[in-house]
Amino acid sequence: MPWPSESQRDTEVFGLIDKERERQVTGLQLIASENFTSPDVMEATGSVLTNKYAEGYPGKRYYGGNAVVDEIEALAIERIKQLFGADHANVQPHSGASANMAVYLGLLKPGDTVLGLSLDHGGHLTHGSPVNASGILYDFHSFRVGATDERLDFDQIRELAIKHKPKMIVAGTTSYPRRLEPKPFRAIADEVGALMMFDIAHIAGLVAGGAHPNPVPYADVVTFTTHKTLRGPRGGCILTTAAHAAAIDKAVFPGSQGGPLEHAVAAKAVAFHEALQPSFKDYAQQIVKNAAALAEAMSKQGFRLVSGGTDTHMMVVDLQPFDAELTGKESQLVLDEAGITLNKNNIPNDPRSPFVTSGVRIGTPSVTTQGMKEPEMVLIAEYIAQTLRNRNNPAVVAEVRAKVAALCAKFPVYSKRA
Ligand code: DSN
Repeated sequence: MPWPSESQRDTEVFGLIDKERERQVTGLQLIASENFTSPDVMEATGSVLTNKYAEGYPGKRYYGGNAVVDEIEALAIERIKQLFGADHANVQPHSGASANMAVYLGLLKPGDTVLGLSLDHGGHLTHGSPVNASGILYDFHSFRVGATDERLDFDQIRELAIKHKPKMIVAGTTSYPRRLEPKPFRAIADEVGALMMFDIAHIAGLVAGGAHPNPVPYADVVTFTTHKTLRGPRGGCILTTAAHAAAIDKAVFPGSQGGPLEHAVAAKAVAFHEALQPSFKDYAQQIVKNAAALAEAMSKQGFRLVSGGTDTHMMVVDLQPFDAELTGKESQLVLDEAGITLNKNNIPNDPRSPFVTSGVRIGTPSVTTQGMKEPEMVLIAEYIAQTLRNRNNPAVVAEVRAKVAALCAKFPVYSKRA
């Protein structure tokens, strides 16, 4: 039987996709974990590879017809190993969370002790949150950022490591604006005999582009998502030393996943190719320069930056000095009205709940892909401040919406239908 005829096409969903495309390209996308993939990455994601089952790994599949898929997955593996200088790569994790859970499955036993950054201080759900399988199955203990400088405190991490003797230390963050130095983590892991896992989901593109230290030479395992600063399709990836390669591969398949998403693997291969181009270095550097410019402009508008600023692609903004009544939740909602998309975020030791928050998180990967530079960052800070100051004045919010659309029109991300 053929598929439904043209007249029976699902215009409802395709209409909504067009609407979402319009939202993305006419507004400012400032969610630190998002990006605009290239049309080539999207083409691979929507390719015939979505039709194929390929349980196993290149050369060792359970089903026939995988000669081409093997070549594609092998390319993805070789490219990402080259990009990060890794011994071994597994490109099959469906997401960052799947990648992290596979690492725990492969290298830990249920109940083993692990150390990670607390979620409300910039860590991730899969770094031991009590509501996540990581926190349910393993005995996680959390470190927190310093009370005054809001930065990682290696004395505190070392003390906790000596006290709890973890089997693994998880370094990595989702809302921490500063560089993550791998050496001090390695030194502490060595001192207490722990494995070191580095979750670089947010900063993978910065590492690939030389704008952040590469943890691969120091860590036993490095995990990341491919869709944030790395600008690939949604998905995850694990890099390991040769010593842990077999355990990790087994933990991904058959340990925790079935058929790999080979259309996503192909799109990862395309993204890794793009990240290997010299121009990606410029892109990564510009993301960081834009974040620094935006942070400075936000400060000038009266906001406080957690830790005083940023060294990466993101900042966490404390709204309290700007307006003590203003919450992250309300900011996110009104900024959405103005076409400025970001997310509410707890600040360290936030008096408000994660559903309300006293802060917002802002990232520059998407606007940098569009070609925006430092002067546009000053405008963005102005538009954010103007919207928040006039949050009860719909006419001003509408004015900002128009200015945002005009700015985005000058930086068209997809010149043709991707
Ligand atoms: N949702 C991602 C982020 O926004 O940082 C983490 O998984």
